[in-house]
Amino acid sequence: MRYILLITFFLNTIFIANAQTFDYSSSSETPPVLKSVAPFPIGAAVGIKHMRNNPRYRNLVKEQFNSITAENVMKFKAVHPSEHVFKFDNADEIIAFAEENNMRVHGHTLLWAMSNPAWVRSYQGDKTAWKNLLKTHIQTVVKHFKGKVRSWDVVNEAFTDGGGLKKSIWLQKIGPEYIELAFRYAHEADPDALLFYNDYGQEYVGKKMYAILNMIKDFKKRGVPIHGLGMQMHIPVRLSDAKIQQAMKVAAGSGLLIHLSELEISVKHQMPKPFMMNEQLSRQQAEKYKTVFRAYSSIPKKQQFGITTWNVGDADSYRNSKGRNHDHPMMFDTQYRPKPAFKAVIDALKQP
Ligand code: 9MR
Repeated sequence: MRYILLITFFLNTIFIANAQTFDYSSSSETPPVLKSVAPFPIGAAVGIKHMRNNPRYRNLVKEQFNSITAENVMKFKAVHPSEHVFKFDNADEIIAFAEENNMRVHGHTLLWAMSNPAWVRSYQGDKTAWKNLLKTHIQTVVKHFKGKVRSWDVVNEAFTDGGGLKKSIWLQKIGPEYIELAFRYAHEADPDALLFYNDYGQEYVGKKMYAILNMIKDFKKRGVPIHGLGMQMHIPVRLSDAKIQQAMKVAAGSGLLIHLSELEISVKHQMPKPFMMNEQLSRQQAEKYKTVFRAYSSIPKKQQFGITTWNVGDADSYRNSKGRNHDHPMMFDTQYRPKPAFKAVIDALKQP
């Protein structure tokens, strides 16, 4: 087994080094620019360390994208580390970069149970105190970024795959109303901001997606401010084209802005082990990227908020953050060279 793993590692490494990029330098074509070809914004989730320390990463973001989401530095834990302390320096750095380069900033995220800081987890108080805590957090953050961040993932990942509400301290202390309160507080703090609900797994068009759509319907009926639906799209290459197309259509049926907010296409997820990268998978991934961009292009123009990939190159994808996972989910390789997926997306965007 050990030998098989070693050989797999070796072959994967060779594949990454040699076969995976689309080599524009050997053709007469100059590399196209995603943001110039796309009729809607093209975003990247960016990590603050890569932005600071890796000029190649920063230049690629500048060159190819016109929208930015902070991968981590706007989360609750990052901006509100203790009850009376707000810390915006890292996030402000991202904003300054975006302003310099004429890019949109999409805010991620005002409320996500997975990014609660320790002080929130041990906070003591009655329901009113918890509502105040939520209000203070949301309104301080939204007001700080007012005019700079014009859209927010207000609540992230609140639903289970079965369509219920996930257990969280917010649900426990405030009740199901916490979601609509979050939207109301955000709207009060910046009435011009576009407010999104953001979640993963909707591309399977199952109970989770319908629960989200029911919530949206209910919000619209009762005047709770909501403007957009974020479909994260952390998808495996094996997901069928038909599902992707169906998911876009059903999402668009909500009438809201649709943001493919965290796109990446894993070639490894759900594959038999030991996993080995190969050209066929690389081609399949390119085709899948094409399908996603084509399906998105088919929803009404006025609902196209944009497509954001979750990070930039294969090496910095969160899927590879825990050691040597060797997934290859992005449009750029570990050296930030365009892969066949990049070329496929350009082709998809150029199609009428
Ligand atoms: O990519 C992010 C990773 O660096 C963080 O450690 C993690 C926890 O904060 O969040 C990751 O981003 C998640 C995003 O915020 C919400 N959807 C799922 C993303 C991947 O886990």
